[in-house]
Amino acid sequence: MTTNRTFTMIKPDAVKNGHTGAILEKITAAGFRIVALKKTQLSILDAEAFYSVHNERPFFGELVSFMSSGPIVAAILEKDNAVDDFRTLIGATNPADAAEGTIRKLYATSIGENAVHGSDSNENAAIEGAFHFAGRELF
Ligand code: FUP
Repeated sequence: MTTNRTFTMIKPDAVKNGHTGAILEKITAAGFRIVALKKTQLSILDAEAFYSVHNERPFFGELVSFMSSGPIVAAILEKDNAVDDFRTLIGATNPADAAEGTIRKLYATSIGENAVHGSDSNENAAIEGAFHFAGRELF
């Protein structure tokens, strides 16, 4: 398994608010190489499947509704220690707790609408990347 890759989505709030370019710039400036990139929109079924690990959580319905509410930008990123370094770059789930300079501190509005997703393990990075991209879309 490749362990130097992670998966991200720029979420509907950040795309709608015009932050896609600034977020991609922060990601590449931090040393991540873009392996795959696309603008797309999740259906309700896609969002339910992607977040199925959270299906018992009280916020699941809102999460699915939000994540399918508009276009997202999905990407596979490569860098040494990609999963952990990317989670440091994006900051805490709740932007109120996120460190200064992190993507969520800069661009997220709430714990639900928090601008970006970052995989939480190498295993999930591989699963999530494969959810969105075919092998021929990786470079
Ligand atoms: P993270 O790994 O930081 O994206 O956070 P989680 O995996 O804990 O949560 C996944 C998504 O569920 C978050 F990005 C936003 C949403 N969420 C809520 O809406 N409310 C919560 O209390 C926790 C998470």
